[in-house]
Amino acid sequence: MSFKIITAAEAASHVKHGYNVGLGGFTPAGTPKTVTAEIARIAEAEHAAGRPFQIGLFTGASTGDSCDGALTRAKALRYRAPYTTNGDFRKAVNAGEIAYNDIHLSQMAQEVRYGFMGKVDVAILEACDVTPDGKVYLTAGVGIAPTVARLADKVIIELNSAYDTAPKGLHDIYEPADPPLRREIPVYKPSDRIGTPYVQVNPAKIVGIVEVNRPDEARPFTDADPITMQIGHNVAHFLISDMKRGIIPSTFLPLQSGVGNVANAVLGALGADATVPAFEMYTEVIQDSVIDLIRSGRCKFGSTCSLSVSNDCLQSIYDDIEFFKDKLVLRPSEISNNPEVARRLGLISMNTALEADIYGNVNSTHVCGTKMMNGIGGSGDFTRNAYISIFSCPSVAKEGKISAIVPMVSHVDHNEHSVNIMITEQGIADLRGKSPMERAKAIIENCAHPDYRQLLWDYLHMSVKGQTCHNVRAALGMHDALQRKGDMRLTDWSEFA
Ligand code: 0RQ
Repeated sequence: MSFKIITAAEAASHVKHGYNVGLGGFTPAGTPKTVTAEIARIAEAEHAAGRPFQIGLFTGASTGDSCDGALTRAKALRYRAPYTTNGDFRKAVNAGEIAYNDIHLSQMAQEVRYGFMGKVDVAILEACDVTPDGKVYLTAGVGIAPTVARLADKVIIELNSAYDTAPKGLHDIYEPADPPLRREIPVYKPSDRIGTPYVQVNPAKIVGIVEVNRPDEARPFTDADPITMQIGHNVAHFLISDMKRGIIPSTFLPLQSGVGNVANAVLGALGADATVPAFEMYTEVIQDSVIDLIRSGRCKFGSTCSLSVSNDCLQSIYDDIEFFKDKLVLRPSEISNNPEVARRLGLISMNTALEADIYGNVNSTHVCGTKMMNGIGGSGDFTRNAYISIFSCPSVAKEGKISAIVPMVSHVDHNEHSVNIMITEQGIADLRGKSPMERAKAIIENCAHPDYRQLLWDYLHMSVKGQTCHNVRAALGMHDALQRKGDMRLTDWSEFA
């Protein structure tokens, strides 16, 4: 079967008000870039004509501005899941305009399959090649592509020639069966391949191919600053001492790393420290720092869901694809983030907190408990199942007005039962094997900024004694000071003492 070449506008016309649209890709990497912007235009025209037009959007993770940004500005989104980083979307969600379901990334494909979010009407995949029998070769990200393409009534392919067919062969596509028929995911080491290099789509469902020539809408990183570099050194120091103590085997364990500036800096520091042995990664996103480490031999293999790298970095990988082909594999998010595999491989997970409390509960998503930042992403998939789960962040934010260490987190994403290690630029709190009070002492002493240490000790001293000491009226007192006075340092415990 040869497929019809259609314009992005023709493709978008297949999407009707009330439809659910599923996208391939993960982060802006490999996410469709033209049809979503045309859906936004249809929404604007329909709204101008006084008619309703809103869709549900199912993705692997965040997307580019031509998707989340354009659809949000056009008020075209009724519902969206999961993680995203778009600023316009963030504002709309926090204004209560979009229903945002922030679920663990590993669960997205299966919850769509289980029918928890309704049916998938249209799937849009970005591809670098398509065969007449429906073999779709993806680009720099996979996400939930195999699932939405199989479930959707109609499939649209954005055939992106920006990188020619260079990504072909990087992918390992595998979709597990659903219970009660599911078997183990047979990944026993990060480099194991268990599927096919393409997504098999029923050719009868492909309504057309949109020809595109556009690079990914990659987000720039800020350069590592002294604080993020110090966090990176602390993480490296911790891992080396655990290896010397024999807790981490001398062959090392595969690393998972979250997304963002801190995560990028941590990996850079790990790679630069020659006492950390060359390592493998089993992770959801590979950022620029890892590509440098693969080139230098410090990272031996990267299993990921996407190449969330800068455009220059992506081009450099494709220019050198023969070198990278046996050092990288791109998997669907339910495999890259699979809890069963994470626990079997014994991952060292490294994710970023907005804030942590003195007992080790972590908030990665909600500023002051109400405003969504990005979402939980894959951090929970890994944290709960890792061999060692590490959270890091700067000890203060916003020029010191916000302490990342608080008496009680204003929202819980990862709880004290799953978080092993807390690291800031101030130091390392090893929470393993400790009681809540021992954890509180380690976190206040080693991770809190000196400006906040006494405030936190004072909180502990005026708390009601118990297994976990708290003063329930004062527990969010630092957040209250931030909201009322603009600075957590102005917290006044006297009314609670
Ligand atoms: O604000 O942008 O206005 O300067 O948060 O903080 O320090 O630049 O760190 O880029 O690593 O992002 C948790 C958001 C950190 C991210 C988070 C403000 C701070 C700054 C960004 P500005 P930094 P990062 C991977 C797995 C989700 C969980 C995860 C994230 C901005 O890492 O979304 O790891 N993680 N998922 O000033 C108010 C606080 C704050 C604060 C920092 N306590 N209160 N603002 N900031 N702490 C995702 C995937 O699965 C793809």
